[in-house]
Amino acid sequence: MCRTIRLFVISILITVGGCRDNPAGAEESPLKGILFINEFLASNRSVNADEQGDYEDWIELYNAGEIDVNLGGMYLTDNFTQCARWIIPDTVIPAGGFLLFWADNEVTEGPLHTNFKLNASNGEELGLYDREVQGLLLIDSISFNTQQRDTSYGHYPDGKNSWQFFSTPTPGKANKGRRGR
Ligand SMILES: [Ca+2]
Ligand SMILES: [Ca+2]
Ligand SMILES: [Ca+2]
Repeated sequence: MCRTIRLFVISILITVGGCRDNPAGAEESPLKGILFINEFLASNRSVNADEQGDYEDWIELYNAGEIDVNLGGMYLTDNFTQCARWIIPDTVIPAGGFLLFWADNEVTEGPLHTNFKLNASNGEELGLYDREVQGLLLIDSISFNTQQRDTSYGHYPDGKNSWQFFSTPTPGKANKGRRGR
């Protein structure tokens, strides 16, 4: 019995993979409210192509702060139980600016290509976590349901609480207010 419990605890620790927090937790990074998962597109057929000419899923981050932020060492994930799934390389998001990451599971294509894709059929989750030395604290997250082709989902206005669908996605730019789905 004791051994069973011990194995159970070990398997939980392995599953969590060092996360000290999850979206339901209390601890938050000081960057929460400054950096945002601002928009994403989980079914990209014809909106925008990556450097290889492929129409891939993408995630847009937004820096609402007044200073540039180096994202190097922070993490993006599509699974809240694996907060350290993909480490962001040294790359700066300017104050008031946006940065686009390709969620194509093709990391050899460049530093802004993650090791996961987004699931448009069943929905999924997205998390942005702070550096390991900061305790892997949550910066921002979103859980989403089924997504429509070429329709993005994001904040409007940028970084504010409300989420909506955008029939005209705005990768790397401010979200446009026109509602559509
Ligand atoms: Ca690609
Ligand atoms: Ca995924
Ligand atoms: Ca945008």
